[in-house]
Amino acid sequence: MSIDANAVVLERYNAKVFKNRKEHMLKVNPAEDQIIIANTRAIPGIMTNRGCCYAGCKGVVLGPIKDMVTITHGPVGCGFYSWGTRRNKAKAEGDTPNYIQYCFTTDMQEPDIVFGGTKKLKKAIDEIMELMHPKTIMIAATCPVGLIGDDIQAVAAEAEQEYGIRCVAYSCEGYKGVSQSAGHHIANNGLMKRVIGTGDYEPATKYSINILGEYNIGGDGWEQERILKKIGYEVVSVFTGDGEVERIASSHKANLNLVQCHRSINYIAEMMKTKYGVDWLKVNFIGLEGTVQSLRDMAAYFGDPELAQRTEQVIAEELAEVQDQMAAYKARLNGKTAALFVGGSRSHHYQGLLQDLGIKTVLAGYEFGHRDDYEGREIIPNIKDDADSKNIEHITVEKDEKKYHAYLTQEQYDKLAAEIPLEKYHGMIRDMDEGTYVVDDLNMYEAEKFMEILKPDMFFSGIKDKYALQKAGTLSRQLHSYDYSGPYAGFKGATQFGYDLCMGYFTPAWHMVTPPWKNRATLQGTVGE
Ligand code: CFM
Ligand code: HCA
Repeated sequence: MSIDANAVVLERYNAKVFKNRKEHMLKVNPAEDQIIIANTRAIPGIMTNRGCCYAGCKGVVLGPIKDMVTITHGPVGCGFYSWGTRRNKAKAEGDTPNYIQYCFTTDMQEPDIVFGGTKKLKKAIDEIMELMHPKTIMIAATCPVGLIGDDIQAVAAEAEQEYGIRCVAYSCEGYKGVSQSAGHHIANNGLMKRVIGTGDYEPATKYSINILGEYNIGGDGWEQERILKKIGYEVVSVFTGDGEVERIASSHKANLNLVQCHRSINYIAEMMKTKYGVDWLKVNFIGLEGTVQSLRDMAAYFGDPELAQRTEQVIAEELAEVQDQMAAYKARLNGKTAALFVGGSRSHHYQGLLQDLGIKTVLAGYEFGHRDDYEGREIIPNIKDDADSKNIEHITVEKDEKKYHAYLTQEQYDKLAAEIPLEKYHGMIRDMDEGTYVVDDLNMYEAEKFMEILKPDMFFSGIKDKYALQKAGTLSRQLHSYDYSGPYAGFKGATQFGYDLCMGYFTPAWHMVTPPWKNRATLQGTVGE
């Protein structure tokens, strides 16, 4: 019988930690309806890779919008951390300003914490108006703001009155919720309430679309737009990579929403369907097969034979252009194995691109994915901020052509999952091979232990664990920032990815270093005692 890597990893934990972490791991068995616990609080003291609610709101969703100023109301470190590291590219075009190379923060100090920080925030707005005169200002709260009770909404309302601009304040204090995910909800709900539906841009064609959940990391969004425009689509807005408030305001006028990142934005698609009747389609522009399938799904949605023909023509042209390169990379990488641990949808999406290159995923997990990302249950709109909810899943279950929508606690969710056979699976688990591993909220100790047991040829994750993994002698690539490379999306991105992997895997550097633990014992301790 093959070894159960999960059991070996869990061995060193004390009883309490063992019980908790056990629920977050599984070995894939397609014969079973497997469940996994996710979107729960990380155990204090454990080195989780997760970020905070502020990171999800300001860093992920609001940060990439270029024609507005986002002020971090808080200590300078929060603003600095969320400035530039995510590589959400944007360029100034025509009259549209681009503020994303600036970092705006109130730089709260002790006196502000003691006496309140609203005066400083108001002053920051005055300065920004004088220097930059933007049409939109967003305010993002950090932890101390919630603790001392600064009324940032009142400051925003006052600024709107005084300057005649749009000013929206987000109570996205870092401690809310259990991860970045709460921040995505708060940011998107704000855009839904205050921006979407307020613009009057009229799309020029009926093939008008928005791309939701595309943040233009390393230029991914630009590669998608290149392909879509070549076919004849009009991209009205992108949420939020290289995004514009003015376009997001008119996004309700588009005919179709594409959902690229499922985790950070799925509920907005459903809310726009309910409020404005815009249909949505899940897409995946990572990997050749995913890209081709997504383009065909779009053509099928519009149902126009001419568009379908043009789609096939572009697919054929693009594939012809990349096929020799992809074949060369595949010849080198075929049969290799990979581990993937990224925040949300990428751990799933990149498995297809790896497959295009002959690489098999042996371990995958999300930092903050919800159970639907793993198990594949359809999600319904999240009208409420889920910042205060604990372990709450919002699901849609289809049975006998009826849809069951609900807010459920973990307990209720489990009960329902057991009672109703779930027929729609699009989650990551179902797409993985038997005997591979799925681990939620993987921590540093577990990452190192799984490396030791599964020995993947390459490990894809983020900045927090990259160097530990690399020093252990394994190629480690960042799937968040793309290690300063990209784009990786679409046809051309696939070849860039193949090129980067070949460079990384076959670099002679691996033969020139002997990690210290190869020839001497290292210190061992017990985790969780
Ligand atoms: Fe969506 Fe993202 Fe991801 Fe994400 Fe993120 Fe990101 Fe990510 Mo880093 S929105 S869930 S909150 S695809 S920032 S662009 S790379 S963890 S897997
Ligand atoms: C975030 C942003 C992040 C962090 C990346 C990393 C990103 O979660 O705040 O840990 O390497 O993609 O930049 O996910």
